[in-house]
Amino acid sequence: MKMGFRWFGEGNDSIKLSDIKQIPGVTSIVWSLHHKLPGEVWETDEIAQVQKQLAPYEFDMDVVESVNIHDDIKTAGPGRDQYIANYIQTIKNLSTFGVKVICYNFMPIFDWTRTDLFFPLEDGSTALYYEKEKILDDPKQMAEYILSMQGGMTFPGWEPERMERLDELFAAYKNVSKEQLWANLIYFLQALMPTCRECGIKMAIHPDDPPWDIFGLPRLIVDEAAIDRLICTIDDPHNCLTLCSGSFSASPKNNVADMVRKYCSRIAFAHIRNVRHFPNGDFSEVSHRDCDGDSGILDIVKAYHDCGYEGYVRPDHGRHIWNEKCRPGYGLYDRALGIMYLWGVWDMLDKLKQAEQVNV
Ligand code: DNO
Repeated sequence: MKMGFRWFGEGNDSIKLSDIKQIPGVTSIVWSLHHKLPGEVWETDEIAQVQKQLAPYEFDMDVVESVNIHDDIKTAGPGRDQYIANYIQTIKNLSTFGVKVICYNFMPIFDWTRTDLFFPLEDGSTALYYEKEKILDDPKQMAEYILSMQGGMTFPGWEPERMERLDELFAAYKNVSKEQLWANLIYFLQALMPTCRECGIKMAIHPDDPPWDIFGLPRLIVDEAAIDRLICTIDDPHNCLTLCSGSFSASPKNNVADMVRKYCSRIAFAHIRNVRHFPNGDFSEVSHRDCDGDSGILDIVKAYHDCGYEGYVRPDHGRHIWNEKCRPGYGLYDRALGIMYLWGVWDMLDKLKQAEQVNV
């Protein structure tokens, strides 16, 4: 696996590239142009600035997360074809810098959704938390809470410009059924595939987080049946997955290790994190250590190893520990601990495999 670390860009992240450089085995910076609104073309001079920032540290910029998708593409609104043309231009521009994977999502209106960004855990740290009861009928209240926590930072998928237009957005999605949303996703991907083939770029969809409908909005990428549908409908090696273990395993029905084994060749990017379930359907994010949660981190890493996974990985959200002031889920310390845990398991599996080969 190739280890990455999500970084929000100079002036937009409290973490320095020089700090990330000291985490063992990180070779990729998972980046984005966070000032761009969905639908805008990413210009080459803007991409070149990021390249220049990463170069002294010899990090690659192979994985972009996220190039967000305009709501007109998701709703088949009037600007759809123009926004798809813009997206295609962005893919072409990214490919000139050697980008190989674009992580994106097709969630209506809201990206990742949590009700508490700093929920206290028993060890004194805090973490992202989802309380089912709170996600019933007041999307505005939730959006206000999330925006109130931004403190000058960007939260991808929670652009204030979009959140200000919630009524308009809900109206635009009003008549978009789950089947129509599927059709719009397929239309979008079909339009992109020729360019992806030409440019050698994989589109890696991120699952819906959490993997169920919220506020009456349909959500698609929630389980194995949805992945089957997506990859069979467009059976192209450039139509790939970002297999986010934390998003899928928020539903106890999903077994992420099984998904890894089944879809390994189509996983371009892996997000690895751990979730603890509560009987009433609430969930909390926890450390990457297997026994701290219910995602089955050891089984997941073993599945990647057994499959000979050579794609990109990143530790996903961490807890907030040691009083670090950071973007929720994206501090330096706990993600660095997560990486060391993942390497510990991976290196041991490598060693066992080598020993097996010697003994044959
Ligand atoms: C949350 C992330 C997601 C992800 C997007 C990809 O922390 O995993 O916001 O970046 O859904 O488009």
